[in-house]
Amino acid sequence: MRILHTADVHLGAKFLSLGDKGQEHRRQLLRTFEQVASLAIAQHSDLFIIAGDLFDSNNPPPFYVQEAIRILRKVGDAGITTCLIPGTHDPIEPRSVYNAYDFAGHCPALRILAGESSTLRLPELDAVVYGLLPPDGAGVSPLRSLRLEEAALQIGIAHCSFHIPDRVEGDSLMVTREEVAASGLNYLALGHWHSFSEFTCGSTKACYSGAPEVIDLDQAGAGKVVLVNIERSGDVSIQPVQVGSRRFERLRIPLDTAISPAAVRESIAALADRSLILEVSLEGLQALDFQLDVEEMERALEDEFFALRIVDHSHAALSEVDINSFAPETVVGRYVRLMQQRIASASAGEASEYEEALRLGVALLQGREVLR
Ligand SMILES: [Mn+2]
Repeated sequence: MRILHTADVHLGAKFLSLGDKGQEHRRQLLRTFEQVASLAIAQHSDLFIIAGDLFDSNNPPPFYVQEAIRILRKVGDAGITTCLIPGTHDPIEPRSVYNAYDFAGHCPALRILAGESSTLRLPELDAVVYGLLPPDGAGVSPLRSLRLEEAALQIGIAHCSFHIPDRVEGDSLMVTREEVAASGLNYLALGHWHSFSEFTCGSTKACYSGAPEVIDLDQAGAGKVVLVNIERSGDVSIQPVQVGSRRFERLRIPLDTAISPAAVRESIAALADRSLILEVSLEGLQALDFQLDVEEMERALEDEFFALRIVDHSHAALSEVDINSFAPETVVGRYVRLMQQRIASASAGEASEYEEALRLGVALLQGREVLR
């Protein structure tokens, strides 16, 4: 049995943080989703799984819903059943997108696995598919609702976090490795995390396909779907396939006291790629004479990337300041001493403002007037 598993498409997302490029990326999500559907058709998949968050909200722009319906209909016309579960962004509720539009009427081969109809039997494949939604929303594992039926192949779909001790904080929607191992499922198609990852739990394979296109600007593993093959014996093999046209990366640049704005520019420019959404984080301690106009540098380099954001998390290198190198009778010397006293007694929020004032002030004053 062949499955194409995707999730977290987030059609209609606005991407306000991408500024002018937001609209472009929003349209790209739709193009990528259509490519994913075409891949399911080309692979002769028996089943197309969408593990939640097909839409970014329950009130997406009508154009995106109509396009999703057109694409899902195309999959159905190719003889492929689509199993979709609602996610955290598009949950079943009175004003749900799945109630507002006639999905069933337009896409006869689509099954929205929720509520009374959360189980799909596929006798010709000797398989059963379960949409695993927690009975009362938050606080209950989605696997609690699982009641296995008689079939050779058992497939679950859930939209939740996977518990990884010491790595994943408690989430109101969470499955544990032990629960998955005891589930009796052959394959658990997961959504909610936007990066691809797989877990083997006993004889169950659980997998996040991740989002097919970058959604959040903090998840570098997005951009994939998963081709799943389940043998008659129940053995599962998976193959992640890159479908996303853009990727996200974060570049951390520690500003030791020697690095110059030109060197910062060079390390950013070295990653130039028109499909890359790059977030640059300037970190650590910066020299007092370090002068970088972050917005200007963004403007100068933005055409080299799909989107570029430079965030300055650095601090003035106060520990590097040798107070004795600034003579106390100079303006700059007086200034450094005054600001250091203020920083020492300031709250954390105020301290960073004083640090900035110290850095700028020293740059302006250095080598100029003498007091006496
Ligand atoms: Mn999501």
